[in-house]
Amino acid sequence: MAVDILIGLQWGDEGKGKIVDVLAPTYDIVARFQGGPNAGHTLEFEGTKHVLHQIPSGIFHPHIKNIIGNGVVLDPIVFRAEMQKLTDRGVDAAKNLYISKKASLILPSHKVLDRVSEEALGSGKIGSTLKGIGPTYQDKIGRVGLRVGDILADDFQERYNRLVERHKKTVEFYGQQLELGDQEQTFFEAVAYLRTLNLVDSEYMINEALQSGQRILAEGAQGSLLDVDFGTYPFVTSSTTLVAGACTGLGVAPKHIGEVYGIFKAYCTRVGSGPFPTELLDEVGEEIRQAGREFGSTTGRPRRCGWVDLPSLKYSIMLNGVTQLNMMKADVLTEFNTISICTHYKLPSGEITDKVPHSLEEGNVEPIFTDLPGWKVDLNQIDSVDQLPEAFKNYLAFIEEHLQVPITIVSVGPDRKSTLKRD
Ligand code: 2SA
Ligand code: MG
Repeated sequence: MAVDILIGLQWGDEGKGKIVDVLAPTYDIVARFQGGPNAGHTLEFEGTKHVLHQIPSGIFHPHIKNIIGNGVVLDPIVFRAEMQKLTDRGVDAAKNLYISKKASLILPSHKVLDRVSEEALGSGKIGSTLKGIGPTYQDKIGRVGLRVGDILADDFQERYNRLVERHKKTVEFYGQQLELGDQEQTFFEAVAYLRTLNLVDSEYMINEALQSGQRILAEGAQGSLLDVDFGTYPFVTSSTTLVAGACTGLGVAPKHIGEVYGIFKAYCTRVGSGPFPTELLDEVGEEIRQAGREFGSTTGRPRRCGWVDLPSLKYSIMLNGVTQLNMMKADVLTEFNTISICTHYKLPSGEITDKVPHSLEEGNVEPIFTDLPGWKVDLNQIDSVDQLPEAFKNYLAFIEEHLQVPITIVSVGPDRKSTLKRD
């Protein structure tokens, strides 16, 4: 048996949560392997919308075990609030949720560090979600961080104090004071709650499940273009958002990787700073934002919108070994007479390429577009692939031809039911 992986191919918010929810019934385990409360995975069914941040998107299926893997950075305060929301909706999440003892802990002081670091960068800021992601991964790699398993040790409080002492000095370095107010008390209450849950050595759990023939789905967060190595550095998140991150973030050997689902939107969005070659700064961009309700599900920030970018999708497909593509939010483009697709970049030397150069900054690449006619039919009203309008089928065929990977799912609305499978 293999671990199948679901990855965002753009800058996040591709609609991963929805596809995990759709695919989940055929899996025994759904696992998150990186990121943390910076993620916002939206699921809609039976007329209700649910946003998950740290809890895997398989949680609404009672037969599925959900694992928060070692590669995740976990904020106990946000986590507790998320669990409470699920309880309020009648979901008994504690029963089928397992948390790696090796997952990193986000402390209240990490969030302060995230803020002061962003403030110090001024106009060059990353546009982080301010959830403490960067500083927590820094501590992990710097080998001073705290992990979930540490909350079981007698000296947890002392170790916490030592780390906060370090953070205090860093905050002072930025010319500010570390004020945590009632956040520390809330943190320790949330930690006490965390102690009551299933804290496990998830690498054993996953590998034993594999051996016994269970099916596992790894759920990526953020997107490939936000990867710390291959994304638009430094405007990236601090984790490996690619398939490789699932190996280190769950303890799965590469030979166990199976199907790789690459999720992308029929257009493209980005939140936060950084290059975005196909960005539309005009009313077309605004129209996409309104039609697609493109506002951050974690921070509420308006997302930047643009046309689909094939060179960057090709890059993400290559880095992840994508075996199937899923196109999301196709219904959003209904109103447009013309749909543009970026097929190549023009470099300052005049060279035309479909490769992603070292820098995607403005001035380094000029997107080259092909225009296709729009379909002007509300795709949300369609419930089988045969009924799809010709113009939309042409759009799919054009993209498949360039990317050389089949688009097996087309999503035409937020609800579970608005999902068309193509074989
Ligand atoms: P961070 O907080 O250190 O990970 O931020 C670094 C960059 O990564 C971007 N980032 C994201 N981009 C899109 N979606 C994300 N999740 C939320 C959502 C975002 C939101 O689902 O909507 O609600 O604003 C996400 N998480 C991180 C971030 O914008 C920075 O560019
Ligand atoms: Mg999101």
